Amino acid sequence: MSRPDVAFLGFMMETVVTQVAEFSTPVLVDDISALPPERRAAITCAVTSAFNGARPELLDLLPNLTHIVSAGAGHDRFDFDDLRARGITLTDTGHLVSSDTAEMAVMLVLAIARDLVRADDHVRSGRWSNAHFGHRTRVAGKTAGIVGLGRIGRLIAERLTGLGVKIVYHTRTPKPDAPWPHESNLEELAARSDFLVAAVPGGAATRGMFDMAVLRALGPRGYFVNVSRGSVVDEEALIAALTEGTIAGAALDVFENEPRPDPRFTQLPNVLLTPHVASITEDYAAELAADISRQVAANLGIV
Ligand code: A2R
Repeated sequence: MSRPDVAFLGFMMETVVTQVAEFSTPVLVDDISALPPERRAAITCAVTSAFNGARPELLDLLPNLTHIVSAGAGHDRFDFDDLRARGITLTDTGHLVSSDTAEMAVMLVLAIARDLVRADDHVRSGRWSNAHFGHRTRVAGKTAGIVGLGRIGRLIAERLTGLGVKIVYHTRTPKPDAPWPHESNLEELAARSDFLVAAVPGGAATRGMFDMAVLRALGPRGYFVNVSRGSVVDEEALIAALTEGTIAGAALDVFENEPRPDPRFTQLPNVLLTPHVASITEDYAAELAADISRQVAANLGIV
């Protein structure tokens, strides 16, 4: 029996492509349009990522696609009405990113509170010999407001609890099994928080939810940490709040425009910036390759 073709709808790590190639023929994104129509028509399964989504012009080339496996968490780059109309089911690997993303959030809380990046620079630059680094903020005993208490938010809350941080959370519906207090009003949550941590999905429902009113409530001693999506923040308001001292600082792994975030962020001393790497660990890469190939094989009926 000939090996089935599997379409890749965007860039994918080599390790994933190699593992999928063990039982199928990967067709990379730039090669899809060049395939003969009968081969394109035989493709039932595709692989993409939360970042690349599923562009309609690519889906048009694959009329019999029934399943897309997406690497990562987040569905804000998928049009579910379009997928439904085409009869395509989407599954993801979101369960694999939770631990790494939560770890990143905890690191960002600690790093922004203790000014880790500038502490490192203080030593490297030689300034240590003639200037004290100065006092920074303790994390233990403070309050973190976790916004979104799903797979990622829960792990952030658990791990910060282990560091002696008090937790309050905000979601649209309270989670009865969560041991932390729920706050139904986001501004109230911000006012109660020393660290406000975003762990909600992107999309229309959360667009710009961290606005000036929320940042004002967080206040001049408060820090904002984002490991979810850049779209959840009103970046104009955030830049103004950081510039004017409305909040103490921010640690951001995600931005509205990736990979070219608003350049004003890089001019601000009270912001820590990372290039959307919360889940980018070697450990995740290995798990991702195994999980995607398992999902693709199951979909193709190859056990
Ligand atoms: O609101 P609820 O009760 O559905 O709780 C969900 C919460 N959430 C929201 N909270 C406040 N306002 C909203 N408009 C809103 N929309 C959703 O976010 C739930 O507690 C949490 C999402 O949980 P999961 O679906 O398990 O997502 P996960 O795996 O924790 O990832 C969150 C996001 C990803 O979608 C990526 O964008 C990023 O973090 O890596």
